Amino acid sequence: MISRQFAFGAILFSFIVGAAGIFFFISQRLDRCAAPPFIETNLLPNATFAIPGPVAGLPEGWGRGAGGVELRGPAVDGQGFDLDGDGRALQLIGIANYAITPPVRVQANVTYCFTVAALTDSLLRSPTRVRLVFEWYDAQGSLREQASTPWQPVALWTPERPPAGWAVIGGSARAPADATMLRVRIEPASDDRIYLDMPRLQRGGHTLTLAQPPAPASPLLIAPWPEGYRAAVAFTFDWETAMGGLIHSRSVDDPRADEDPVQRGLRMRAGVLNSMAIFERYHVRATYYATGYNFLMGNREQRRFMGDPVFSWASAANGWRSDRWTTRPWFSDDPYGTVETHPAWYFGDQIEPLLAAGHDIQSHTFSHLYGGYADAATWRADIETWNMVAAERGVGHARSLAFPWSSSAGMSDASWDVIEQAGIRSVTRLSDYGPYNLFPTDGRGLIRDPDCRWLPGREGRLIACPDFYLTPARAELAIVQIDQTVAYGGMIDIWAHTEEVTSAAQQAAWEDVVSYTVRRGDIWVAPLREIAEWQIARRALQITTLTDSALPAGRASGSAAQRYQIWNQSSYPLTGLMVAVPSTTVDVAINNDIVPREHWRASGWIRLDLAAGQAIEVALWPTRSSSR
Ligand SMILES: [Ca+2]
Ligand SMILES: [Zn+2]
Repeated sequence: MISRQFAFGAILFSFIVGAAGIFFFISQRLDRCAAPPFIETNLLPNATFAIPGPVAGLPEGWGRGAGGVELRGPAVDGQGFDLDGDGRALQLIGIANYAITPPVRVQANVTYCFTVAALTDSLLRSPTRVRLVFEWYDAQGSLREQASTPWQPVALWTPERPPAGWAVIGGSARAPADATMLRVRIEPASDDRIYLDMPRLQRGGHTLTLAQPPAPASPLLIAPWPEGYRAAVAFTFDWETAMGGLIHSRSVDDPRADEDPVQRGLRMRAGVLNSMAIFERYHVRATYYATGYNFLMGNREQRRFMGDPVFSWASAANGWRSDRWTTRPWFSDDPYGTVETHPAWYFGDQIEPLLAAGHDIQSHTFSHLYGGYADAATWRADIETWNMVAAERGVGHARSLAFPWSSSAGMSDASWDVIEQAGIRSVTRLSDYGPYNLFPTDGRGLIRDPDCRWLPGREGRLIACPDFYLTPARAELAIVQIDQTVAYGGMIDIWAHTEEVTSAAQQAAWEDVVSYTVRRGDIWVAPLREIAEWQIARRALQITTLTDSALPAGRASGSAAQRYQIWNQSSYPLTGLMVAVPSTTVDVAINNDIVPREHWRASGWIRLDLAAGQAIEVALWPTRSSSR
């Protein structure tokens, strides 16, 4: 016979075990940012996108960077995807775009997590990536802090191979002390179309990736540009033979589409000489972005390039003047002549003079393809072929790229992978259209934040630089853009096609802008590649405060030195790196050698040359008064 107490104890025991089990189950779910059963923990309003907002296609409370973020799905337009069966998902398109959640009230010092399911049906069949940015706002509605997750893979859907499920994108972050409101941004790493569904925001999520705030400020102030320059300007050209965008002309994005490609090719050639003459007068080194046929001395041997492709995307529907290229091989108009018989088609004879004058030759692609329509395999073949013909004329592998037709819109993550893996580190001539535009302009067409920036998803590896198209009508505006670039401490690429530097008005415009820039004296004028690589190296600088005080006490003050290690982690030299010396400093040493005061006292800066990979130690002795 079982005693009553024992039976009661057993029931109580199993109840406690059960309750503990349920508690454990719930807390595990919360740690993974998942919903426990029977309790609604999702703090996100309009998480099912059911309530329409004032902007057509955008759910109430949700925000976006530009068009391209809108509701799709079987219940919305009969197209797209949906995960939870309500027929709706939020579409996100554009590397410069983002979707952002409605604001959610939060408590300071509490950890919150966000998850969202993501799927791409990329037209180029490329998987892609997104990241989350937690934005914390204070009671006044000001943005206090941002924290970003790493980039996370998005599941790829193709008709032949639909994925088993959507990818779950997640992250957590702790609310700062003054935070009262949170919004979470979802940012893409490419222009592949993404669908987002079942967003959740709740407390907890301790097992998810912790979003990181931006790196803390450096303990030493380092100037953004070398040798005390306040900004950087690159003068660059799109330079192509008739085989570039001339024979393959589009009716959009090309004001001269109706002109004879051979005449245009001859002007492209003449513009090289005219622009070189201007640059020689001002000792400027420029960048010429060349297509593949620029490197040929001719093609009597009838070489075939890139597998003699037909680009079916070059259709009238996509902006070409006819459907000619949808069936005809892209290089089939090659006259198979030489620079003498067909000077509009081959510019091989112009390479050596450009190099001898110190100019940089970089890639405008081999084939003048449309970046957003070409798939990754075409991109790979194009870059490899460019590098091959460039090497035949003594030009190194491409490290910088100017998109033909500014055609970066539509670039897949896989195409960007190819560009990065090929060793290209800077890109320009990027799309200026809403969801793809990394460099927004004001009402006059001036770039608002004129400086290079990391390509989203490739931070530290691939840098995108803003450009300004120079025409005679815009020459005065170019001066304003340059002045604003100096005020911003940034960079601008001033560009045109060499074909344009043949009219008297355009030559005068270039002469005016180049002479103004050089005469200012406070602008670093260099090839775009060098400016971009400087920025890559400069931003990767690692500065650490050294704590062990092995150095003897300062000569003048007797106080201890403040010691720092400055390490150039990049594979580029940093020549003329300027480090600010605080005004209270009495002595400076570099690698234990005292620097004469006349080298830094007047300017307040010390100048360093750091080779790729080099680290040096800087010691600063503060005055007695400042050390107290
Ligand atoms: Ca849904
Ligand atoms: Zn072009």
